[in-house]
Amino acid sequence: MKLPNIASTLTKVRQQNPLVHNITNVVVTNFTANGLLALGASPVMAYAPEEVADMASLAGALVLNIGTLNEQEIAAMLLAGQGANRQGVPVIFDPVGAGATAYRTTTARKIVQEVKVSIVRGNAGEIANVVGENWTVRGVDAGANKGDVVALAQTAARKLGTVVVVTGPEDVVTDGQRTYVVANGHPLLTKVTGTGCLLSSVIGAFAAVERDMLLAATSALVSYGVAAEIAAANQGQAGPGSFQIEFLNQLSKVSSEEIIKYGSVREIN
Ligand code: ATP
Ligand code: TZP
Ligand code: MG
Ligand code: MG
Repeated sequence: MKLPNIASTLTKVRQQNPLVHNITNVVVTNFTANGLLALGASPVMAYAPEEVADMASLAGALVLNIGTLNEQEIAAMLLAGQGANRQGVPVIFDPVGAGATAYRTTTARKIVQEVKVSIVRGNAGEIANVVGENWTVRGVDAGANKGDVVALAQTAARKLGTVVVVTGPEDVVTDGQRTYVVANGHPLLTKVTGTGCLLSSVIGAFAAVERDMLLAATSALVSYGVAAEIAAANQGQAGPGSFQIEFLNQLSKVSSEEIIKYGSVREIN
């Protein structure tokens, strides 16, 4: 995958200002809206079962995130997902905490069964649990299991019939046939809550402007990771608070030249 194509996909997001409908968790709602705005997308959060199908069908992408799930929200996610599917709107799914409790695992599996999802994004433990592979999970954070993340992502993509993104120190993106590893990002991303959730919504913004879901997801990962690297360098030694703000700044500023200079994508055969 070529870095100039990734840079052009970021430019398309900024030019097209896609509407991204998020049904997400209460922890990350504001950060997600601000991150999407900084990137150049247009966020909307809508949760009422009475309106979600209409909102999803107006959007460029729908993002479903089960971080603080409850019965009404699950019902809304299914309605929104089906509304998006009827209009051909791509659906991105973040199975936050799948494997931590039976309720999360069951719900995540129900969503991928009842909604045609385009891209699933999670940490290794979450992805493993959605597809019934063995992995340790604690709370909403990745477990310490050091399994083969590439094999896990490929297995998950084949079982689900979607693009799968497994994030961590390096990110793996695959449709089960082609597989890429993105080595951008910074450890400070793990010290700010919601950076995984925001990434799933950022993938939504890219999926809204690019039909090739592998290119969309990879472009989102590189843009996000390079923005984080520049933000970490700019905030010096200040720490997670300053990094969070500078990261939003860099989501709005990261340039095509910086994507081409610092982007790190390798294909796995
Ligand atoms: P978790 O709950 O396990 O933290 P998450 O849903 O927050 O998962 P992450 O896996 O943390 O998602 O991914 C969010 C972003 O942080 C991605 O862009 C990823 O590349 C980046 N990231 C995570 N860990 C590291 C790390 N150690 N070094 C560099 N980047 C990282
Ligand atoms: N608890 C439930 S959802 C949530 C927490 C802390 C946010 C998780 O965000 P992320 O992006 O997975 O770190
Ligand atoms: Mg994280
Ligand atoms: Mg997460």
